[in-house]
Amino acid sequence: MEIISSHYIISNASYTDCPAPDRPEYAFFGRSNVGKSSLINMICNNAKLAKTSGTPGKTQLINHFGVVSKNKKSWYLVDLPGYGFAKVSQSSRRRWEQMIEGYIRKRENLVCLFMLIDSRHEPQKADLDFLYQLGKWETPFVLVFTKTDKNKPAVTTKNVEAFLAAMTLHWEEPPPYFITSAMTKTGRKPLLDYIGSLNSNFSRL
Ligand SMILES: Nc1nc2c(ncn2[C@@H]2O[C@H](COP(=O)(O)OP(=O)(O)OP(=O)(O)O)[C@@H](O)[C@H]2O)c(=O)[nH]1
Ligand SMILES: [Mg+2]
Repeated sequence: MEIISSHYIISNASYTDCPAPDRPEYAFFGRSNVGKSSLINMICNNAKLAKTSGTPGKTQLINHFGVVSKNKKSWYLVDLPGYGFAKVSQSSRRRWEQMIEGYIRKRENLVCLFMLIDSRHEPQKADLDFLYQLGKWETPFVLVFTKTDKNKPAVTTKNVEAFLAAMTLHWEEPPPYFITSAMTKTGRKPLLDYIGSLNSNFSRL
């Protein structure tokens, strides 16, 4: 699949204010600083689309981007605020939880959640805990390992295998996963083709 245009639409604190759920939607989620906004920009070939930052906690709201692919299909990409950002008060953490849970569980056109995992690290409890939660909510998700340009290939392989092995505690089968780098654009085509295949299924519903 090829993208012909992408643009920012709106940012909201609640799923109830999000754009009409009239097309397939894909949300990018994961730890703060894992590279969600950068990956959205990489996929769209548009460095200025989503705001990125070296300081964790940059993305604070549910951000919708409208994308049109070459076959004239329109879909949404969503950039979500991440977790694991230490410097937050109890009340803002609670607000964040409500925003994320409401969006993930109630957004009716959300086809798949892309769970980003930093490929530089061994399995992190915060990531595994959130995936467990997604399982309980029956949310469809795939894994996206990020920042692989920062590793030797053997380190990426080791960390990916360790993550999939850690998931066997709660899952019988590993989910689909993608190996990516926003820097080198590794994984762009497989991700786009996956979204393309889900887009076709959506229109047949
Ligand atoms: N080397 C390298 N750096 C990356 C990659 N992806 C993101 N980064 C860097 O990691 C930092 C965080 O990236 P963001 O895309 O803002 O991360 P985020 O997950 O959106 O973070 P929050 O909005 O704070 O939750 C930035 O300094 C990016 O330049 C990558 O694939 N390779
Ligand atoms: Mg961000």
